[in-house]
Order: sequence, then structure tokens, then C-alpha cells
Amino acid sequence: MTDVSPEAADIVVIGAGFSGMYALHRLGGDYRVVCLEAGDGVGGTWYWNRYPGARVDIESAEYSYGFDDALQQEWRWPELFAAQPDLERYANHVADRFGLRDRIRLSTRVTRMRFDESANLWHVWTDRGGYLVCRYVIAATGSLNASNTPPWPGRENFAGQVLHTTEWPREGVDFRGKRVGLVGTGSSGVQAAPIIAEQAEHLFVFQRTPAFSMPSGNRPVDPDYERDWKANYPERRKQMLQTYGASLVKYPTLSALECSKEEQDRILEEAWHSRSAFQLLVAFRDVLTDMAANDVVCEFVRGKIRQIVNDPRTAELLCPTTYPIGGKRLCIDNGYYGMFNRDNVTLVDARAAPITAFCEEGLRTMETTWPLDVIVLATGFDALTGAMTRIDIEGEGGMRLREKWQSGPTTYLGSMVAGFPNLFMIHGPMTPSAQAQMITTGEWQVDWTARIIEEMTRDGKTRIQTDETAERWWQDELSQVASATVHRHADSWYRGSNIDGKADVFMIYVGGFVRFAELCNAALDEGYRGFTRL
Ligand code: NA7
Repeated sequence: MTDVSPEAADIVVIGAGFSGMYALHRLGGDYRVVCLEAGDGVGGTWYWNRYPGARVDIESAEYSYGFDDALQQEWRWPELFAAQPDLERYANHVADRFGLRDRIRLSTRVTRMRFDESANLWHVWTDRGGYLVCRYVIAATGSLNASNTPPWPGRENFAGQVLHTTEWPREGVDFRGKRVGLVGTGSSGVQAAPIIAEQAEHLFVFQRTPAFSMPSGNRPVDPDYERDWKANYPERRKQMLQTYGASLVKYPTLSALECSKEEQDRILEEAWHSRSAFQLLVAFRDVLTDMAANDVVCEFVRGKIRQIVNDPRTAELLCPTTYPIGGKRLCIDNGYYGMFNRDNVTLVDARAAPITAFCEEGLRTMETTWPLDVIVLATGFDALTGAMTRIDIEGEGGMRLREKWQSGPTTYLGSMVAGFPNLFMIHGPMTPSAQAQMITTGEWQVDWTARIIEEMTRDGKTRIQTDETAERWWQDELSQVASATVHRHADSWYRGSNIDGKADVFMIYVGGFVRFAELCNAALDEGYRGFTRL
């Protein structure tokens, strides 16, 4: 394949996002670890997503590393919900503080991997020309990494600028005096819109499906809040790992259906101001499991939208009615609904008249042409599987991962795939992923993976694999917990329905982080059940 001499490593980590950097730190003391990163900086999601308004949707006190107490004591978050520049600064601080940089290869995209069955080694090729040979690969490639661009024709005809939220120019964009079309109303669109509206001459928001969103209540961190967190960090990190979403919320005992209307409203009003999307989704014990209970919360949020948005027609268009709340990721916003009261903002119904093409003037829908200077695509990701299937990965017997996953991903515990030994994923498909707070659960998955690798070394083994029986068992477990929830009633990136032609398979483990962790630990404790070690 190549006449370049390979470089040897024990472990290749793909991705220098938060999980990848922690994997490098966790294993880098005992193993030769090389971390390959496509971007020219660290931070993963928080390196790429630098669109205006990009901000974490879980409070930073939680959404931050817990592996080193000195780090969490010394770091200061300026706002409750850190903005992208602060998250990127934090990622860089961690890379420097823990001496990771010399083992991170930036601007190096993994293009191809092949498992050498005779030697139990992975060969990893990059777009830099060279290749590495290593025992293990840890794919910390992220759940939301491969961006989705709608396949409309005519882009070359559009005279203006087209931007995607996931590939934002570092130098920023000046929207002053511009007619801006924003396509997509998921988390990215909902965050970007109010900031763009403040600058643009006019903002047209093209909405195919309205999002449910709640106010973040973001503000600068006050000293008492910070002191309280810092005094209690170790305890709170432990508590997080004992919850459904690795996030501290109040878990209810009441069903929405057994409360009076007044009681429902009181509980929901509190959740609305809780600054936590998880809290709204668990305001009652049955929000995510019973459509009637779910509808109580939907109606509450629709009521808020109607209160905030002055124009009744716009308000109705903004009210989600076709799926349960939580079925798509709940957004956390900073003035999204209120923005529609501005004179320079127009909501366009891209469901009634879908966008069909770019044209010289802007965007063409089934009904009309919208003249625009800038088009911002906030159209999301080929989520969960895209980061892996965009690499040409060849396992046992020439099997290709993208072929194996043609009709949906198969994994054991979201970590390994049958036919692809010694390859681990962090936040892969069929993990809790975005249904839990991802830095903490990423750290947990890295620790669990490190345990496997360390025990392989201790026991003198060189190959670990799973099989299709174990994959089927995990699929059954995943389907069983998912079937008890409202998720089956929503099209979302959780099940690939945002990507044309992608298999419609629910890909997130919604049994809760605690159950996920218990099952992962039990597999190792009970003689590596579902794995074979050679
Ligand atoms: P999302 O949540 O997948 O949102 C993408 C949005 O783009 C969503 O509103 C889509 O509508 C819309 N979209 C996608 N394709 C089209 C076309 N062809 N026409 C019109 N509208 C379209 O991605 P985000 O980046 O906002 O957020 C991803 C995650 O990041 C989020 O869930 C958080 O976990 C953080 P649709 O709903 O498919 O009708």
C-alpha cells in the first residue's frame, strides 16, 4: 500500500476533543500514545463550532473535567454557560497544563485504517501521507462531528456567501447591512439567530421543524456560586455519576397526570427557570415515557411561546406540534423566541414550501425566491456514525465498517464492533451520548477503556474483540429501554432521520447513565462477558 516506513505507537487516539485529550492524559503515562486531530487546534466540538452564539447548553460547573481537583479548583468560568471562546481556551489550558501538546498531531486527518490480523495491530493512515502501526485505536471522534449540508443544487450560482455553523471562519463574519438566510432551527440555529439578528439588516429564519427551547438564564458567575461549587466538587462529581444524565437535577416522584393544573404549572414554571433542559424533561417522572404526560410539558412550552411572541401567526408556526418534547434535543436559548418580535426578523415556513435550490439571488423554495447576501446553514450533523463511517475502516477479513453499518450501527456497549478488534469508541453510537453530560461521561468511558487496555497488558494479551451475539444483546437492551420512551415518536438525529438515505435506527442508549455504567462494569467484572481476549 505504501513505501513509507510506519511509525510505531501503542495507542492511537483519534480526536483531540475533550474525550481524546483525557484519553491521552489517562494512558499517556504508561503507553506511547499519539493523538491525531483534523483541526489545527484542540477542543473538538468547541474548536469547530465557532458560530456566533455558540455556547454549551449545560452549566459549565458540570460540563468540565473532574479528573483533577487542582484543575477544577483553579479554573474560572466567566459565565454559567461558557461560550465557545472560553471552552476553546479551557481545552488549550488543559493541553498545556498536562503537557499533552507534544503528542497531539494537529491538522492530521485519519483517512483509512486496516487491522492486521496476523499481528493484531492497526495500521492508521492520515492525510499527511504517513501511517502509524499501533496495538489499540481509541476513536474519540465525537457524536456530532460530520456536518450535514443539504444536497440542494445551484450553490455555484449564488453570488453571496454560504456558511455552515460547524465550519465557521476564525475571523468571524460581518453581517451588518446584509440580508441573511439562516436554515435550521436546532440548537445551533437557535443560538446563532439572536446574535445575527442584532447585526443583520434582515434575518430570514427558514424553519422546517420548530424546536422546543427554554431560556438558559445565563449570567456571569457570581463569587458565591463559584465558591459553593469549588467547596463541593468531589462530592458533586460523584453524585453526577449516580444520575440518569450525569447532571444534577431534582428527580421527581410525581406523574404529570396525577397533578392538578395549578400544581403542574408550579412545577413546570420552576423547571422553566432551572437553567437545565434535563430538569424540564424530568419535571414529572413520566415526561419521557408517557405521551399524555409529555403533552402537558409541550403545552406549557407552547403557552410560553404564545406569551413571548407578539404576532400570533409567527407564534403558532414556532409551536412544535408534531413530536414529543425531548424527542429531539431540547434547546437552551438566549432570547430566541423574543427575537421574532424584532422588525428585521422573518420566520419562513420551510415545511410548507421546502427549499429546493440555491439560486443567483439566494434560496429558492417551492413557492418563491428569497434574495439573500449570506446563507447560514445550521443544518446539523450526520450524527453518531458519520465520524466513523467517513474513515475507510477495514477490519477482519476485509470487512468495511461503513458497509457493516449500512443498515444502522451495531456495537457492544457502544464501545466495540464485532469484526474490528482492538478498536474502541468513546461516545460512539449506542452510548448515552447527548442524553447525558458528555465531558463527565466521556471521562468515565475513557477510564473504563483504559481499564480494559491495562488489564490486557497485565494479562499478556494482544487482541480483544466482541462478537455478533454480544452486539445483538446490546441492540435488544437498547431497543427495550428505548421502546419504553417517547423517542420513537420523533424524527431526530438520534435515529438518523435528518440525513437522506440514512438507516432509520435509534442510536442512543436511553436507559440512563447509571444503568449503562453498571452494564459496562459488570461485563468486565464477570469475566469479560461479550468479549474475547487472546
Ligand atoms: P440539529 O439539531 O440536527 O438541527 C438541524 C436543523 O436543520 C433542524 O432544524 C433541521 O430540520 C434543519 N434542516 C436540516 N436539513 C434541512 C433542510 N434540507 N431544509 C430545511 N431545514 C433543514 O443540528 P444542530 O447543529 O442545531 O444541533 C446539533 C446538536 O448540537 C444539538 O442537538 C445539541 O446536542 C448540540 P428538521 O428538524 O430535520 O426538520
